[in-house]
Amino acid sequence: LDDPGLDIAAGEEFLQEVFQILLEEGVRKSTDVTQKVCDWKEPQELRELLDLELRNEGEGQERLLQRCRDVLRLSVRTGHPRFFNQLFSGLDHHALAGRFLTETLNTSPYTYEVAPVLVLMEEQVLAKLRELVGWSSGDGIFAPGGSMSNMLAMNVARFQRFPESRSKGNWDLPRLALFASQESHYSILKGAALLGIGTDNVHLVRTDERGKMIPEELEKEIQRVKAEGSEPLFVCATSGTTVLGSFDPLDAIADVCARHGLWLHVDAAWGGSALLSPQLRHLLAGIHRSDSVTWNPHKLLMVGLQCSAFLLRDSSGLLQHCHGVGATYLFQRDKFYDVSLDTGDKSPQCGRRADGLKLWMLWKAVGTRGLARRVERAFAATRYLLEQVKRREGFQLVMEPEFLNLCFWFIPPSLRGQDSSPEFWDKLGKVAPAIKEKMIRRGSMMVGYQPHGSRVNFFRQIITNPAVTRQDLDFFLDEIQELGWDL
Ligand code: ABU
Repeated sequence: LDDPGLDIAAGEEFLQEVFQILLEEGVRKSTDVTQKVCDWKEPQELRELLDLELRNEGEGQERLLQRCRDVLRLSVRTGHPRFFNQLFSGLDHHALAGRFLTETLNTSPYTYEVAPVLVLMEEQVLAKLRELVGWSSGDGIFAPGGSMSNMLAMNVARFQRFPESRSKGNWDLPRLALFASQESHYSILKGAALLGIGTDNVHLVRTDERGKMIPEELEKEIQRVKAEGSEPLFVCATSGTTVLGSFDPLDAIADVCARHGLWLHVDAAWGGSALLSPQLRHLLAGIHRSDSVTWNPHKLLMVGLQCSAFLLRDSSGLLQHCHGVGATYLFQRDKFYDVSLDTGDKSPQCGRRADGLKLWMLWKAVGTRGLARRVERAFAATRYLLEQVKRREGFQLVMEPEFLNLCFWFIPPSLRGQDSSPEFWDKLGKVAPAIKEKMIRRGSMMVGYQPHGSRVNFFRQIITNPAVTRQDLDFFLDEIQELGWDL
């Protein structure tokens, strides 16, 4: 014990090398359009290549450095300008610096004493996001993903109506009813299961042909559920649905909620960032009337996974009262500083990642205007692609996009000119998966596809990365055309 049990000098030397690898393989190559997006391997081949077994003895530095290179080389390059697979993509250098800082600090923003800088940054970032929602006060916390933020909303709504549920659980509550649209995120069902409310008590409200909740249907569903003896509690409206990118009419839904005294939560995990753009914020008109909001800057703002803000209009301490337990080893009331900065008890988590720092860093780097420009660039890129899809033979839109979700089929020559019979749709449904397999094996790009309701598989193209150029978008369509030509 006379000497440290770690070779600090060797550790630093190792890190220096790792930083070079990170910069070369993880940043430069990852964002270089001439590189592949992915280097597909079958799982067994990958297992063998990675030599995954954990042995009794450790390995030398050179071998470990090679392992770092392999991790980066064999992983999917989500920062690549031709990665369109998810609602997140791209690599922002300033946000990445924030992530490095967070990782290096290795602390939890539950108390000011162990994370003074991070707690204050989180406070600032949450206040700015609330301001964009239209609230001059309120509360909030970062959660590990939009699903968890939505679940926090459900829990807080139940606590607000039935504060005794915190101690007594669900046993003497009426049968609660939750409402969300047919297009809402699956986390509402998961949350109902997790919180003991029950998935049968989530009522999926009908949507129109654009995937927007129909407020009159919400009203009817509330009336129906009430007549059956359930107690309506919570409505989740969605601003930016996962597949179609639809925005529910928040003002009309807020009217229904106000009439029935229901908690209105807006899942703006995807679409929340439109609030930054004067040109697009109308999509969320009425959001200020909600009680809570989920907003994931890790999606459209390219902050890096993950960064999900749960925002609350209430400023009476609801979040603290709902989740706080006051562990005396963390949240001592007799500390020498302002203990309201020990915000960790507002969260059901104990250890928590400091997800605000990277957003703060990005915001400082580009400013609110820069963030808005990014959102608008993504929108403009989607409009460009939309025009190309309309112009090109063999491409068929699922619907005119309202936001960034460009959904379309590619019809190969062998299916063109055929009647839209069940056989036609059956064959068309196999096209997107076949093209996707080819593009992944080639490593040229990645884009998502899915069936949706009665619609067979179609591509969902999402552009969030400002590094994407017109050439990348032309390439994207050319590639689909080439890979799908012979199907
Ligand atoms: N919230 C789920 C989003 C998944 C996706 O990237 O499509």
